[in-house]
Amino acid sequence: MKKKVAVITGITGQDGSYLAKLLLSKNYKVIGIERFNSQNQKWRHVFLNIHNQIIYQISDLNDEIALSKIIKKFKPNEFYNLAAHSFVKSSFDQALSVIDTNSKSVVRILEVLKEYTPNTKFYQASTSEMFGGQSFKNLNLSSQFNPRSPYAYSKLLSHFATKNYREAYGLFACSGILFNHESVLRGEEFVTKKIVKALVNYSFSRKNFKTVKLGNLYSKRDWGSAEEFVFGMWKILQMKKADDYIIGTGSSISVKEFINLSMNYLNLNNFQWKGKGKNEKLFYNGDIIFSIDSAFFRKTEVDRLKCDVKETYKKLKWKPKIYNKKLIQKLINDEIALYKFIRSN
Ligand code: NAP
Ligand code: G4F
Repeated sequence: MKKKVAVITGITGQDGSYLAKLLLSKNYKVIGIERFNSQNQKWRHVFLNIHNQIIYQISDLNDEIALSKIIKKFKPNEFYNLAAHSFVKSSFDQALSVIDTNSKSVVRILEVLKEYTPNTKFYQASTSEMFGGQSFKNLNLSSQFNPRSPYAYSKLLSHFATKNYREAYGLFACSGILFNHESVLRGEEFVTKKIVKALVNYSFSRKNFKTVKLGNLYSKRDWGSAEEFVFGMWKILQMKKADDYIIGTGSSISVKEFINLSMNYLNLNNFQWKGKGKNEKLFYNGDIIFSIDSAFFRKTEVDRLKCDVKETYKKLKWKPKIYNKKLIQKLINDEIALYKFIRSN
């Protein structure tokens, strides 16, 4: 049987890596679009042992000609657009380049698909950040959008562009509005990775440990597992009807609760939080493990994100199972495996 062909942008990132692994296991031919200067970013693929199975193509997302050539050459059945400036904090300092990557490039890709392969199914990586802070509501497809960062408003444009290409031109174009999803392959700037890496390093060797500085400990996120969520992306493109979908776990905890659960799982018991506001610190065995640095606060924060999972389940007939303690256990166990992998290579 002829292999299905999938193109993935953002192949070098967390989700691109896990999605490539999933699609390869389903016998897809996987074409990974990477930008020229991401040559050194294949460590995730090496760790997952998929680097020899991906067909890499170099194209800047701004380069419509190069993109057209790839689309014409491979005529993909499915196109997953995961490339983005994905770090919310730094988007405040680079609003225009964020719009180029996260908004304009999406329209560029949709135009190319419309012209050359209108039957290609398209997945757009939308985000729960688009909802912004709506403190007490569980979020679903009827919730109001209230973007609170350049990242969030850039993603809102591409979300609606995807909807418009579906409605105006009949493309099978879908948005997956995904809540935070984490893994050992997460970029080091994101908070769960920062916490888990610091605590695993601390558990293995205290000699060179330096206090890790964090921002707002009280924002809450609906954290799930990236490995599980990429299955949801694939499932969205296997649905009968192109539409928008929402994926989250329905559990939301604060950064501080995430730290407490991680400390417990690593048996770093009898820890103590002392101080308030910017002076708050986590003490363990005479060491200061975490302290606060206002450099990590956001100009406008999203206080709480929590998914209405009834909707995830109803529309997709599937919902993620890994969250809260189970997620933290997985992140820590995988981080320990990575710690050992790095030291043995
Ligand atoms: P990630 O690890 O930061 O990966 C982002 C990818 O985009 C990397 O491959 C990066 O390439 C590429 N990229 C960045 N700027 C680019 C540019 N100007 N041109 C071409 N490629 C560029 O992000 P992720 O966590 O895997 O997320 C995947 C997608 O889902 C993103 O669109 C993100 O916004 C969205 N999303 C993520 C979450 C989440 O919790 N993870 C939730 C909702 C939505 P380099 O390696 O070259 O930097
Ligand atoms: O880990 P974060 O940087 O993720 P954030 O901002 O929620 O965004 C992630 O999830 C979105 C989906 O909702 C994606 F669309 C987006 O691409 C990205 O993957 O921060 C989580 C929370 C924030 O409230 C932040 O203020 O943690 C708080 N935080 C506290 N201290 C910190 C830190 N965040 C980071 N990155 N670093 C800190 O030291």
